[in-house]
Amino acid sequence: MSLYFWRTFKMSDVRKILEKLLDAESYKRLMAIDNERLYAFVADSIELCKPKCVFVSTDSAEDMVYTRKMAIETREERPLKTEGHTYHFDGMDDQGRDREVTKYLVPKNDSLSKALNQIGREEGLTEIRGLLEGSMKGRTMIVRFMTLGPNNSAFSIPCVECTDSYYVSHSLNLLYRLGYEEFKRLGTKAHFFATLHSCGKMDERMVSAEKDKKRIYIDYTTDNVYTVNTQYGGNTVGLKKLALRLTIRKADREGWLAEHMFLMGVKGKGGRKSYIAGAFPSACGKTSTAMLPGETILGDDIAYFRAVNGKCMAANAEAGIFGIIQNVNSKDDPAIWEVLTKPGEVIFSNILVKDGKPYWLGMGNDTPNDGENFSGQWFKGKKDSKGAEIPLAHKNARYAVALPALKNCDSELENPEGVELAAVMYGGRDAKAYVPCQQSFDWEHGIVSYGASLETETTFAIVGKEGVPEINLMAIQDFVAISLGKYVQNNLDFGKKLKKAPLVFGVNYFLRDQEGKFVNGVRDKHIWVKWMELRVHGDAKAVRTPTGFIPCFEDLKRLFKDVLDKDYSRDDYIRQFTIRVDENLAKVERIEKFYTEHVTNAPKAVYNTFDRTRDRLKEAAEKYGSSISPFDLPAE
Ligand code: GTP
Ligand code: SPV
Ligand code: MN
Repeated sequence: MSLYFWRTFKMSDVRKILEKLLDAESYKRLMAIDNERLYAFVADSIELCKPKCVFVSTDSAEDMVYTRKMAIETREERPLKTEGHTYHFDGMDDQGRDREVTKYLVPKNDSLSKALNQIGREEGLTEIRGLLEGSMKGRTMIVRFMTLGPNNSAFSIPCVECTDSYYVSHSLNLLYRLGYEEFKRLGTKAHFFATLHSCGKMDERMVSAEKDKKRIYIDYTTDNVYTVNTQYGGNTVGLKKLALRLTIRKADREGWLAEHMFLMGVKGKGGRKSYIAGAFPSACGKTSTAMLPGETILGDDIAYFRAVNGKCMAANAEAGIFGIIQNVNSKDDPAIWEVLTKPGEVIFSNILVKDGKPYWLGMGNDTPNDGENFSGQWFKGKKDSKGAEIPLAHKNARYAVALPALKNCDSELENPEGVELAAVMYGGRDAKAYVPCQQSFDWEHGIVSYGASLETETTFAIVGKEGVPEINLMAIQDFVAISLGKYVQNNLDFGKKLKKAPLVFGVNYFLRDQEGKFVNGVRDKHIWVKWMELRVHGDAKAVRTPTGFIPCFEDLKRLFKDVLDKDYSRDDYIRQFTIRVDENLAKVERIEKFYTEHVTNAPKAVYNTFDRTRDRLKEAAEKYGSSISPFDLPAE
């Protein structure tokens, strides 16, 4: 029998390889899963990477403990003073997702948007397989079985990862659902995603040493990911953004949506709770929104939506948080602060360590002037090779925790049906145009004007220059492994399958005034979310503007008082919610240009929506001038 994976395999050869290279226990564990494509993947990984030995992990508590123990024994992680806490460092040039070296392998007869990084499939396979050749010599290859989405659910996707990093394996324990039993149950029916990862050569600090040979390639024709010479979670934990790229293709084939979105429960009067999802580019506000005090968090990064009996049902692809630690402090983020300061299982990455204690930027405490960080021994004023001062911790330093460790974890995390979604929001780093919060006129207007028109600035979560303006369609552009036009169309079509589509909101936490100051504080997002909850239930009026419905002043005044105990003035409202006509017109122009240049087959609705927005803006400007005070417009 032969089997297709990156090439054709003869099954008798595959079995021979496995028998020869696996010890009896690992062989037994693997063979308990009846799936030949899986055997081919594992055998190929072993032959290619040549590990010293192989550990096939099950879902047992013993195996979980073993992975954690080995992460410490191999010194990829080290313990902190607080019980259960460990820390890990990535290399100086490996502190975020690396766009430049992350590429789709595109076969000759296929094409992807020019906006996406890509390489010919044959050429790319040769290159990355060459880099993986013998990469695990002297190390153990760990085979992990996990699932995306709740188990025993239409949302569930089995995944396997072969890695030589116990840190990666430990991260899987915290961030995803265990899937060995699921693979056994599914057997031949397990249509899985497979990731092969190697840290490559490591230096004495147990950090990937060959940064010039870092490559992350996605073979969407066979649902395989290859990643080498990197350790940063976003580049190595295959179930994160790497699987998301494959999931988007699967969702496209099957008629559902996979999104770069958080999911949260927002409380309202009479004990009611509404589920809201939100898409923001990396480091633009997902976790900080989902973690708002007093509300519940169901997910902070990747959500799946399915239309079931006319309802939009949503589930978290993940079961833990790989969150940005910068600015996490006891006042603004009490729930996560508690988990990060009490005993329990946490992996800190790229923080500062002194005397067994973790420190990070913006933690609100006094921080030491020396210690160990991602640059090695660190002291205040230390410079990097380019002469720039090295901060005490990296801006993209993160923590990994399992969601159930949080007091505010939503009760429906494992619900195989998902939760019914009431609203979605889109937001990016838009300094000039969009108001802090607005609601679309309908699904199509919202998807096009807030989602498909999302503008932002690059952040520290991605290797490279910060603050560069760019378009990041639906906050997910890098991960869209199908044509961008089709992706927008799928979102538009999805709304049509629903009896009542979720309300669509556009938020902008990063609007600035003339002096360049943010017009909002970090806690203000709570007000927007509470206003959305009122809108979902028809409990608040709104003001119609050319770009959408905005909150009425009286509602904001009351919400600011009730939720944040802040006095909200007419001046605040004018500063935040004045419609900047010229900035909004310029925005439409930029986005339209992007679509004409980069998005073939964009839905007609996109251009129609741009036209209508322009008309509304121009008409309003004739009546009210180019700066429209929200007090000039009527509530409805
Ligand atoms: P990924 O995990 O990379 O997908 O990011 P995320 O979207 O979950 O981002 P997160 O919520 O962790 O926020 C990222 C950064 O934005 C942090 O450094 C926050 O301090 C900052 N931030 C969050 N909310 C606000 C806000 O309302 N205003 C400003 N100015 N900064 C904010
Ligand atoms: C992001 O960059 O969007 C993240 C972190 O959520 S990771 O994808 O893991 O790099
Ligand atoms: Mn993310």
